[in-house]
Amino acid sequence: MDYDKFKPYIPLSETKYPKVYLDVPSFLGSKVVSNKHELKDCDIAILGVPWEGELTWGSWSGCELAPMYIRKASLRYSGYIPEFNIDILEHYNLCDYGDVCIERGNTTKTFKNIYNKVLDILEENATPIAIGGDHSITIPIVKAIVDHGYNPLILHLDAHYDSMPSYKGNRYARCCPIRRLVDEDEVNPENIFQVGIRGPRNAKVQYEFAKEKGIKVYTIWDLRNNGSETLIKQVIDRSKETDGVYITLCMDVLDSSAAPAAAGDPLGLTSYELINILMKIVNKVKLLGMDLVELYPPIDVRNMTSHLAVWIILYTLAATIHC
Ligand SMILES: [Mn+2]
Repeated sequence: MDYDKFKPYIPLSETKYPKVYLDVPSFLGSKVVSNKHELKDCDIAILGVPWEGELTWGSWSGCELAPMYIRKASLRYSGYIPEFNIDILEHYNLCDYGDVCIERGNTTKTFKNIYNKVLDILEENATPIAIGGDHSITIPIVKAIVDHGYNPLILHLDAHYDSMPSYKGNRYARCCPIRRLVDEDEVNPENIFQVGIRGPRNAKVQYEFAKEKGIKVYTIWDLRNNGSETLIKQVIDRSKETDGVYITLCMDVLDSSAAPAAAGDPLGLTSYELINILMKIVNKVKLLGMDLVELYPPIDVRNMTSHLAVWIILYTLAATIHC
């Protein structure tokens, strides 16, 4: 072995890294891109969306801090996944497109800003990975995916249906995105898979909406009783009628023991189960984009949920690479 060529793994925290703003590093120390035209050299674009709109329970959740915390957690890692001997950074030009400009209290303007940034990424042939933020951000992101010309399969991983008609009159609250995708973004509901659904924080009207529209629902019991292979196979089969998969991931699909900085719903997936499902699907189906939402750093334990979010992104990307 030529030891001169051996480069030891150096955590980004021991090196100089690009910053998105203040002391916040870019995701995985990737190149910071601030205008659309620089995106043309980029394959995967990270986009922070620090938006907390409607509060549907309790007080401020702090989800707007997640883009910062996840980027800081990413300093601990390289792009190398030894189990598969894949280095993501050898295959992809990763870049960080910064944060979407948030217009405090103004959903319309903020959604427009989110839509424009995602469209920038798509128009330069990169894949957007958005870090929320609350779950309403999926509405303008998928709108951009659809307007760009993609017919997506929506893989929605969540404890909750997130398909309320509105919340106190707000149709763009965090509990509404799946219904908006169907009634505004013209996503075929039969191309929507809702996975990990469970628990008494769901309403019967949401169960009925899924049934009436033909949305495919896999509750936690379906996954545990039949294994996840049935789901994986059905998603891969159905994806043949679409242009690829868009993943929207609410962190509470995970059990609260795996993701303490989420809504705190028990009976959820383990981190292994979730990452296994994501990897097996994106290994066979083109990844059109992804969002991670509803991560609340102020209630985290040792930042473990932010670290897990980085792992989810890295393993998902690794599985899209075919050596
Ligand atoms: Mn949820």
